[in-house]
This record gives sequence, structure tokens and C-alpha cells, in this order.
Amino acid sequence: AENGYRLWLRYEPLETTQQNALKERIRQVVIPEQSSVMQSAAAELTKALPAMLQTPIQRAQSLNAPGIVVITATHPYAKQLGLRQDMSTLGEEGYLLRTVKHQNKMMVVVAGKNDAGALYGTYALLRLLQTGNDLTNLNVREAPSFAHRLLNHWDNLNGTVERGYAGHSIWWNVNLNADSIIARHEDYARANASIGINGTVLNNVNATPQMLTSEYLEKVAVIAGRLRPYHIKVYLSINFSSPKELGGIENSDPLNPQVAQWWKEKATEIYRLIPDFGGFLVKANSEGLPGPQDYGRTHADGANMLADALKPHGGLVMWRAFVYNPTPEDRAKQAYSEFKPLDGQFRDNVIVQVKNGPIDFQPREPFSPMFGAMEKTPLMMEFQITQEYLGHSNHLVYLAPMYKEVLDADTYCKGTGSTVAKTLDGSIYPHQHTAIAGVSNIGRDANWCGHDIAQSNWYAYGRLAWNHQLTSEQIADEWVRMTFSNQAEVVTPISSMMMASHQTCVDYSMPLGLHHIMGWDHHYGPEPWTEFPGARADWLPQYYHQASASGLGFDRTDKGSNATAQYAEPLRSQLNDATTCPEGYLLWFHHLPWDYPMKSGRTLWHELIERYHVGTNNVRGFQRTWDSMEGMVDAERFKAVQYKLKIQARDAIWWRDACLLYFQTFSKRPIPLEYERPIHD
Ligand code: GCW
Repeated sequence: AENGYRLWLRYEPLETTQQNALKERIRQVVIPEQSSVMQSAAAELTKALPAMLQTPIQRAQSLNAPGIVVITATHPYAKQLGLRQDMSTLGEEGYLLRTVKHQNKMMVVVAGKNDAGALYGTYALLRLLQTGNDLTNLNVREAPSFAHRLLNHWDNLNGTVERGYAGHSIWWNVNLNADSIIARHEDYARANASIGINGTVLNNVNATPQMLTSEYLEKVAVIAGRLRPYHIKVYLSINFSSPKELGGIENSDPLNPQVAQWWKEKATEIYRLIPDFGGFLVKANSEGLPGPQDYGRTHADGANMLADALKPHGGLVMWRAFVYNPTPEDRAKQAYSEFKPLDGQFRDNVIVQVKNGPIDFQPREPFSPMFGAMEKTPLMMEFQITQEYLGHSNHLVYLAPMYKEVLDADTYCKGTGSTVAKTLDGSIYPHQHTAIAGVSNIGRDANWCGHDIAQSNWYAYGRLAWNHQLTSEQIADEWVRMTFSNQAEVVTPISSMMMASHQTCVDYSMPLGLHHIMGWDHHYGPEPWTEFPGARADWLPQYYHQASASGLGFDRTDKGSNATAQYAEPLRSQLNDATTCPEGYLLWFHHLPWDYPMKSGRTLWHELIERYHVGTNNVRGFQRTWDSMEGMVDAERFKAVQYKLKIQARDAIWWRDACLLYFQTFSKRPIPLEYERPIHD
């Protein structure tokens, strides 16, 4: 279990030539400042360097031997080493990595804007070593794309994790004082700091009022104390009915002064225990949870009331836009319809948290039309790291390409080049707060994420939260090097398999823009046919795929639900027209006849068959690729991934056969003989 537990922070001995070169260059480590964050940086170097270089490394106070120096912008060494000027224009939490000559000795300098920047720079330096760099002529200058970079844990207080596939919660229903839990929390903090995560929401957005009882707040304070040395703030999800449920107030109406007062007092109590508490994440009036609309108030009324309570303490409200009701309106349009009219009504410490797509974390969704559309309200992205709709922790699916597809998509809100990322990172709308969240895939499993390769999704999310301009390939490359090996024979096959895996999963499960045809409730495997009495229309797959004798897909054009109108031109027209709509989103926006001619020259029906087969065959290819890694990665992880790939291959066939046979009952067309078929006639 040891192998998976160490994540990408393995610090294996470097190759001998690299070791020898570095032993000359790194004779000592100088970290003159004393904050707890600086001490974390020191501890990491003290752990990593001797392991990688296979030699003890001295801590020293002065610059009288070549080595590593870690400082912040205000330390006198910054000036002495000639870096003060460069640091003055560096962004918050940013860092420089430089090789500098000082009194004829080469210094490898990690200079942070503040101590957090120094910590991030330290991890960046270690990453360069881990991935085979030699530290000559270092010249790195980095600052984060988003100010608040969070994980969201959907962890319940009883220890279960909603949509968690890696064991129970690391936070709740645990003995907080057990050594193994203390170690978990510290290693969690290290892993997150190493990729730049600086905030974490400890409990499920489906929150219970109990979260805010003093019994639980004291536990939160303990956890906060463990994460603080790694510059990670804690946040909590709150239940909007807490004043009524906990405070005995007659309602939780945001305009009731007693309610506002209750929240003020609660905020004061929280900040007394946790002075650097981050704020609240709120799911309200969504999927049956209480919210301001219960009292005829708006999302803005609710968010602002909480924002006012947190404001004196510097806290934030992250108010989720994941709302939909069983109304006749297309579910894909609802968040925009509800929130767009509220633009300009939110306090400046409210951020509206929007899922990447308009429905719900499907294998592929177009970006949510809210991005770019709310000029006066800071929005933040919510990505899902846990694979709710992508094969849980059984399937190998590297999500960076999916994240990038959304971040790099052009909203055209301020003309060409108005990418989703730029609408969020402050470059288009200069808001005071910028943020991003990822729904965690972390649990108490020995390897944290259930699937060894799923660790790459935690890693990739963090790296993109830090710098959304990194490419999926770069991230895969560095992750494989750190997690498995620097050998090209390992790096190339594993990373190319990862790069193909998202499109592959889309192909064998929901190709061409199909969505929400998965198993009822558990969301694993195919179930495009589900039907049962009394179910809400928008929970049933037929609502989404609309299969009939006439064809397949949801008509969201101006002839249908007109969801396309929520996008800016020229994207709106592009999506609205089946001939210009990208094929990946085709059946998301269009209902097309089975014989519709696709770009490949195949009919829609034939293309669907093709996609399901390509997906299935690719997984078989992944199995062969992974089998060739035997002996090149440790036996424990080799076997674990090999076993999971078997499940994935079987599941892909299940998806393919189930969906094709089901859709065939409408298309009434054969599956051509050249394809492997579920039924041989
Ligand atoms: O993705 C859906 C999930 C729910 C989840 C909800 C949400 C936490 O199926 O389990 O609840 O979205 O994001 O609020």
C-alpha cells in the first residue's frame, strides 16, 4: 500500500550522474525565516533532498557555501542576491527560482512573494529535480492564475463520502488523534501545497445543520491547525436552515433580522476558533435543499446575508449555481435563467460557483453559458475530480483534457479570445476575488483515490488551478515522471494512454454529445431505458437522449428549447446549426435523423456504432500498453491498475452493447457485420 500512498511525492534516488552533479551544487540549505509555512518548506527539503541525492544535507544560516536558499521578498538576502526588483512586480503567492552567483558561489534561490510563495517555489524546485532537471541557469517566475484554489469534499459527518469511490472520509467519523489520521492530514496538506491548493471545504454541499455545532467546529479547528502550516484554509458547506434547526428561530428567512443576527454570531464563534477561516460554500434551493426561495427571496438575498456575516472577518461566500427544478424549461437553461437577472446584486465577497457544464459533470458537456455572461459578478469554476459519471475509481480516465477543453473554450463575450479561463481569472472582468474548485476524489483508501492513475486528476486539477495555461501533455508528463519513473519507456506509453483516455471514455459511454444515460442513482454503467412511475422527467434518460423513430438527440436550437441563445455570437449560430456544431456536442444541441450524414461520410447511426467500438477497442489497447509496463513499475501498482483495466474493458463492452441494442430498437437499422456485435445472427 506504501507505493500508492506516496502519491507524486516519492523522492526516489535520482540517476547517479544527476546525483553527482547536484551534490556539488547543493552543499547546504539556508532557510532563515521562521514562520510555520517556512518550516514546512524546510521539512520538505530535509525529507526530499537526502533521499534523492543519497547524501545528508546540512541546514545552514549563511551563504558561505553553494546550496539552496529559500526566502521571501522582504528578507535582506532578497536584496543581497539582487532579486528585490524582480520580486516587486510578482503576483501574490508567486515565486522566482533562480541560479545566482554570490561571492563566487552558485546559489539556487527560491524566492517567494510571501511565505506561501516560498513554499510553492520549494515544491516547484523539487518537481524540477524529480522530473530530471539539473538546476543550471534556473529562471522561473510564476504566480497563480486564481487567488483561491479549493478542493470541495462531499464528505458527510458520518464518514461516508457522496460520490466518493476511495473509501470513507479522511475528516469525519475518524479518531482525530490517531497517528494514522494525523499523518494522513499532514500528507494531504503536503500533496495539496505541492500543487498550490490553498483552501479546502471539509464537508458535503448537501450539508447538515449539525456541521455548525460547537462539537463539530472544535474538530474543524483541529483540522485547520494541521493544514495551516501548509497555507491551506478551511471552509465549510452550510445548510441554509441552520438558524431554524440549530438556533430555534422560527424560520431561516434571510431578511429576518434574527436570522441575520444568528449568522453574525455564528461567524464570530467560528473565527474565534479559526481566525483564518475561509468562508462558506452554499448549495441552496437545489435538489430539495432549503434556501432563500423558500421565503420568496432570491439567491442574492441569501448570499448577501451570509456575506455580511462573514465580511468583518474577511470570509467569502461561494454560492453554487447548480439549481434546477422539475419545470417545463430545459434543465440546461435553468442556472443561467435564475442567475443572469441577479448580476450586479451580489456583495463583493460573494462568488458564484458554476459547474463546468450546464447539466451535471457528464463525460462531455459544452461549457456553462453562465461563463462570460455575468459581468458584474465574480464566477468560479467547479470541476469534478471524482469520477461520478466516468466509471468511478474503476476506469482510467485522465481528466486534464476535459478541464482544458472547458477552460480554453471561447465564450466570445468580449470578442474572439474571451476564453472561459479569462472570464474567470480576472483578465476580462477585473473582480477582487478569483477562484476555482474541484470536487475531491480523496478518501481513506491506501492510495487515496481508489485508482492509482486517478491521482493524476487531483494533481492535474491543482496544476491547472495554479496555471491554466499548462497543457494536458505537460501535466501528464510531469505526473508520470514523479509517480512512476523518468524512463522514456515508461513515460511515453503511460502518458499517451492517459491523453487518449478521456475521449475514449466519452466514446464508449456517451459519444457525440449524448448525456445523462447512465444508471439510475449510482451513475455507473448504461441505463438509457430507465423508466419508473412517479419519477421526475428531468431525472430520466429519455428526457436527454430523445431517441425515437425520427432520430436521436436533444433539440436545443431555436427550433427546440433554444438553449443555444444563452451563448454569445458567433458561437450561438455555430452551435445552432448542425453542420457547424462540433461533433462532440452534436446530440447535445440537435435531434438528428438516424441517416443524418456525418463528416466521416457515415450516417449518424453508423457513426454511433463506430464511436462505441473505437472506445471499446481503445480500452483493450490500454490493457496491452499497461501489460508492457510489467517489471517497469512496482508489482503492487502494476497489478492494481491491470485489474482495474479489466473492469474497464468489460464495462466498455457493457456500455457499447447496451446502448447500441437499446438505440437500435428505435433506429431499426442493422449493426454492420464488420463490427463485433452483441448478438450474432
Ligand atoms: O452531481 C450531482 C450528484 C449529487 C450532488 C449534486 C451536486 C452533492 O449526483 O450527488 O450532490 O450533483 O453537485 O450538488
